[in-house]
This record gives sequence, C-alpha cells and structure tokens, in this order.
Amino acid sequence: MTHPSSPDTIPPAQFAERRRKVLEALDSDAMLLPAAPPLIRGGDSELPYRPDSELFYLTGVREPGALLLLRGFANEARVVLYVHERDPKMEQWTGLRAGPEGTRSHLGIDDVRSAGQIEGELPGLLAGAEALHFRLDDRAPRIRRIVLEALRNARARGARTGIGPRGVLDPGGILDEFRLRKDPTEIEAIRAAVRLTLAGFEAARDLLRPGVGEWEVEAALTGAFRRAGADTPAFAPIVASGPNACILHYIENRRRIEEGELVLIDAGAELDLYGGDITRTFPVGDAASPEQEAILAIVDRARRSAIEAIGPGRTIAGVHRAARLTLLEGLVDIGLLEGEIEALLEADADRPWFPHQTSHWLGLDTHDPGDYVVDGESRVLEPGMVLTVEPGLYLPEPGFFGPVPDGRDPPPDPGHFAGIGVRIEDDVLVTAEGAEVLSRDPS
Ligand SMILES: [Mn+2]
Repeated sequence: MTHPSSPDTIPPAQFAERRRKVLEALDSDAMLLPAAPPLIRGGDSELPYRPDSELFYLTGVREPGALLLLRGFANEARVVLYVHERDPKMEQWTGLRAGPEGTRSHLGIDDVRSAGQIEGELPGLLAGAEALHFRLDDRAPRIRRIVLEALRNARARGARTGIGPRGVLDPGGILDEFRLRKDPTEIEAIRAAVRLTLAGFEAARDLLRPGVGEWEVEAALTGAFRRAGADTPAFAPIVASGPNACILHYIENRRRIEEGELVLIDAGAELDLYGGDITRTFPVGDAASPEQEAILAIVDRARRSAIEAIGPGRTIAGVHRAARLTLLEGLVDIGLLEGEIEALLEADADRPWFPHQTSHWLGLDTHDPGDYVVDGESRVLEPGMVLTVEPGLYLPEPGFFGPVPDGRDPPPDPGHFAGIGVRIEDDVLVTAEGAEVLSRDPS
C-alpha cells in the first residue's frame, strides 16, 4: 500500500509565486536562507530532520545543506538554490539526495547549483545588494562567515565604489508578514493536519480509563497520527492527568491516570511541515465532579466567546479580552473571585490561573511567526490568518509548584477546586464572513 499522503501537497507554481512576492519586497536587497542543520541526539544518532520553515516556504526543499539566495528586482532579480551533490557513500548512510539536477526538475527552480560552489560564488552574488536579509544566529556558521566578510569588504571599499552590502536585516521582517496570511494551498495543508490531529484524539479518547498510563495514551495518539498518514507529531504531545494538567508544557507523560481525574491532551499532527494544535480535557471514570464540571464549562464558554470575537477587522487583543472576561465571570460565579468584572480584568485577577495568551498563529510552525502588535496597536485580523484559541484555568494545590520566594504573593488558594487543570484549544481560520473552526470535536 502506498503512503496515504502525497509527499508534496503544494505545487511548484505556488512556491514560485511566493518567491515572486519576496523578490518584489526585497527591492535592491538580497535574502539568504540556509537549511536547518541536522541535530545530534547523542553519540552518532541524529534527531529526525526537520527542514527550516522559511526555506521550505519559498522552495519546498527538505534536504539539509541547502541555501537559497534571492536578489531583488531592482538589483537584477535572481533566484539561486544550492543543494548537496549526489554522493553514493553518504546516501548509503543517510538516504537518497536529489542533487542539483533532480532538484531543478522536481522543484521547478531553474538555477540550482552544487553546495560545494557556495564559498567561491556567494561573495560575488552578494555584491551590489544594498542590505542582506540573513539571520545572524549560530545555525549556519559557514554562510555567516561569508556574510560578515561581504560586509567588511563593502565597508572597506564601498565608500569609493558605492557597492554594498552595508547592513543586515532579519528575513522575518519580510517573510513573517507573508506567512501570516495563508494562501489557499496552506489552508488546505493546515486542514489536512488538523484532520489527522483529530484522528489521533479519537484514538486517545477511546483509551482513557483509570489505570492507563499517560504514555499509553500518547502512544495511541501518535500511533493514530502515523497510521492516518502524518509525518510526525508537530510538537511533543502533552498527556497530563490530574494535577499534571496544571503544568502548561508537561511532556513527560509518565503518570498513571486515576479514577475521577481529568486528562488534558494537547497535541498536533504534522503533514508536509504544516501542523494542527488541539487541546481537549476529558473526564475519566464514572462522571466528572461538580467542581470539574464547573471549570470545564467556564473554559468552554471562554473558548466560545473568544471564537465569536474573531473576524476581519477585529483584533487579536479583542480575542484575548473576550476569553478573559468570560473566565473572570466564571471565577466570580463559583466564588473564587469577588468584584466587578472590568475591575478584575484591569487588576489581572485571572493571571494566577490563566497565565498565558489565548491565541498564537498556526502554520508551518506551531507558534507561527507574525507580530501580535503593529505600530503599538493590536494586530487586526484578516481573512487567511490562522490562529489557535486556547483558554485554560489551572488551579494547582497550594504548594504544588514549590515555595513562593519571600516578598512575592502566593497564588490564591483555589479551595475545593484545587488540583484541577483545564485547557480547550481549537484551530480557527479567519474568513471574509468571520471565523471557521477547523478543529471540530471528534465525534
Ligand atoms: Mn497551542
């Protein structure tokens, strides 16, 4: 049986269209995007390779060792992609390579060259660019050296020749804004990843019983992801039973589920580098306690009011505010807070129990890039943006997280709600009319 997912859901023409927009934005600048380096797990063992999201976004390249150079229109627009040559010895150990020839025909990029030529050719290709869009981190030291050398040379001679580059900018300045607005192929890719994620949640939910290990639930979840055709989990799955649900990024998954507990599952399947990100909190055993029911209901109401606050022209801050107002109302209803809702909001009274934001962008990265504040104002939502909605309430037993340092207020005692942690998360597409919830409940 062939693999159920196509290895390339995004056609070469779509990548070309994205490059065209970036070339236009670059004007007289150049952009350099190196592939992510392979990471060592220990000894000679590599972690599964995860291609760089920015490089993939513009090319579809999945191989380590690649480098993309874009030179803007004003500077005689050019797209040059470097990839490793084929190498029978290396391929025997780490897998087949496409090589420049194969990459050219597969990805539809005309100018694909051997990565062995980078050192010799790149300095010449960078000359004349006004600024370089290149991330100055430690991931591609070879390329960084060439960039620094190009800057030194331009500094030494540029005053007389007028030839740059004279500065470095982060590629995210251009790419983040494009990636924030998903094109139709991306929305389809996210839909597919969300579908696979929901398949995993169905399998996980079927297994939830007292005595079952969190690790067994994780296995059911990730097993179902892979069986359904996902490439990998998009991030380490959280299977948090009982008090562990109060730990926001609990990924050990080593505890046995007990009767009468809630289990919080936060996971996403990834396909073609696009991921889903869903959280559900399920009661285990006969029935949820009245306290558990109350918290589940409050968080679910907050989720719904946040989704109702999504639409074109509305703001990401408005989504967060809607969730917080509903959570605060609920906390007042059950007697954990007292006072007027707006005043409680102003005082951040929800903060001890809801310490994170309601939303993040979702796409190639689980926390996809894109500024949440633009020119000092909250980001205005537009059709094509994809965001999560994930309100939660985490009410740990007093002392669960260790002693509070002197001079800092301990979190309020949640009384008989102590030990309950709930998060409910959906993935939402902003549409022309409002919002579409991509992650319908598994049923
Ligand atoms: Mn999330």
